[in-house]
Amino acid sequence: MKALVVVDVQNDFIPGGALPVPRGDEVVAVINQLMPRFDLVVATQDWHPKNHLSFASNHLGKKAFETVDLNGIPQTLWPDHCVQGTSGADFVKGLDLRPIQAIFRKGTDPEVDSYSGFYDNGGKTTGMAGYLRERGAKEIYVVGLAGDYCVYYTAKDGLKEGFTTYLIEDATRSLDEENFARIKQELTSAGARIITSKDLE
Ligand code: VGL
Ligand code: ZN
Repeated sequence: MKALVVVDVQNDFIPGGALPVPRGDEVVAVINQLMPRFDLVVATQDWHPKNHLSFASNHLGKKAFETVDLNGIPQTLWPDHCVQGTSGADFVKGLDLRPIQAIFRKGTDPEVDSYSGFYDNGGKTTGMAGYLRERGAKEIYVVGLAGDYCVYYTAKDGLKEGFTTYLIEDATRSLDEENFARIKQELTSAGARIITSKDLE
């Protein structure tokens, strides 16, 4: 059984948002078209408290996109984004929410960032792997934003969790396309399959 995992299609990650992914809004129409082809659709939602330590604003004298050490893990600092309850954290208007059967919120611990929808950067689970397994998913198809962060880490952890893992490349956009080109090679070597939405028609 195949599941679609829709990663972080939230206002702050599209043009006009706090941490915009270039052309990030273009994934919405593609994802809406994909959803009816799946037995199960789940979504992740980046959901930070205001005092989250991935925000540059919570580090004296630091700017966004600098790196710091956060509890022994290198942490890229971001502009404040996806703050719990703000419109930036809402799903993008136009994304069809009706087929989404479960939503996994992540990044809620102020001390730990969470790129993957499966577990945070400290290894704590969101419960998504167990949910997908209990619902009978064997194959997961990962889409959404950003291709070189949360989509990448979610696909990587999907493989680790034993799912046959696909990344639908026209249903994602990246902060840095060159970085994403490298990531596609890495994921392919790790056993993921990079496809386009046309391959599912
Ligand atoms: C993301 C950076 C920080 C993402 C989330 O959804 O890719 N990137 N938080
Ligand atoms: Zn975040």
